[in-house]
Amino acid sequence: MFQHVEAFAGDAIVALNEAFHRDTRPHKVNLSIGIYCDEQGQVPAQHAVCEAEQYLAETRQPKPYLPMEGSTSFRNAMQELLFGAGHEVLAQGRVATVQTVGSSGALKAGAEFICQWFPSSAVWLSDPTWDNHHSLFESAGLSVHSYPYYGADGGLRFDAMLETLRALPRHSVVLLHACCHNPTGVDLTPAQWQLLIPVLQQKALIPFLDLAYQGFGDGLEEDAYAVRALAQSGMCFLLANTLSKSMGVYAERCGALSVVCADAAQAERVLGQLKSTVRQSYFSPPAHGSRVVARVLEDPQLRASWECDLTAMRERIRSLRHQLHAALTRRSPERDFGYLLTQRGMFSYTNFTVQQVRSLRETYAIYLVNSGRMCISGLRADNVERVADAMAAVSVG
Ligand code: PLP
Ligand code: TYF
Repeated sequence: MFQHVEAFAGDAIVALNEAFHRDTRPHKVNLSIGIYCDEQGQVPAQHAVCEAEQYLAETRQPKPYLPMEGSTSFRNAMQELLFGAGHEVLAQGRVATVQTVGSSGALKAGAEFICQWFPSSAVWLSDPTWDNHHSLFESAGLSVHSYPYYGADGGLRFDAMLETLRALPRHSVVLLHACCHNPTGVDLTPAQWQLLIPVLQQKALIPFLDLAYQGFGDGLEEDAYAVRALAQSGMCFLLANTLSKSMGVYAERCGALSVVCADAAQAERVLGQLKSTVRQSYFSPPAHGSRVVARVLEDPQLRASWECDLTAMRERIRSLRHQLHAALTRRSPERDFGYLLTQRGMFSYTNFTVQQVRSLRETYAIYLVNSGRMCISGLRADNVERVADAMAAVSVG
């Protein structure tokens, strides 16, 4: 019956992470998957999350289905986190938000919405982007293209990006990383967002923001700059966000899709269509994670504790960037490793070739993604020097 079923090639990053765990070399270093690890190499269980879970266990909440659009308190908490409490677009009821199965689920629901209501629109992704963006949009039936983004010099090809976007047909969808670009760590500055937005507006393009690392760049508010600047411009846009990374609730699948509309009536209809998309797919989202997240965000003490942990994660990543930069500069003072300090968030793009990445893995047990992407949080005070030795060695060889 199933003879014709083809093998799944798998997910390259997940496969690499699995290979790391099978590796028996004691000095191995995992700089592959985008999961935040602490100085002990563990995925930390945040105090606020544990407290919220305990509260939920003690209050023994019943578990009927959530509505198709998800929990109201979770959705409200997401809107406030994204736009800021009392933002004009919220006060005017112009944002349709559904709780989704991680932001992967949000991207997929958004892709299906576009496919249905803008059937002739294509999607434009940054070159490069998170690999799964391609599969999520293509599998929804959309055609996918790339706009210039990352330059060989380690900077942003901003002029080339704008030139490409200016030439797109009306209603083309432009996927933009709101902060901490995956995989390059190269972001637009606020000034560049202010130049980009009129282009999106004049060409009637549909921005689709992906905000997976809010709090990992400069802070919760600062990292929402793009969201708020687009909202301020009066544009309609889509926005996928997730708590996977910032709250360390990867497996709970806590994300949201928000669509900013022209008015409340439009938002009501859009919300209805998003509910219809959810119904056709899995009917209703899971409750536990969204209750945990809502509790953390609503309770002032838990919220403060979470923000404190998030600040510590962000600062640790920044400190690791400085440590690796200093270690590499000591070994090769003639070379410029400034990219480590200017790139933001969990990832840095090293420009290593596939051969250099393989050599790091096979000879030194240091795991980077084949593109040369390095997950900074896998570094630790006790492995930075060894990573720098290996990076210097493969750079010469
Ligand atoms: N978008 C980007 C840019 C990501 O790096 C990730 C990482 O997992 C996601 C979306 C999906 O996150 P999740 O589905 O865990 O919420
Ligand atoms: O880019 C990463 O490493 C994370 C985790 O298909 C991830 O975003 C990796 C691959 C994938 C889904 C999530």
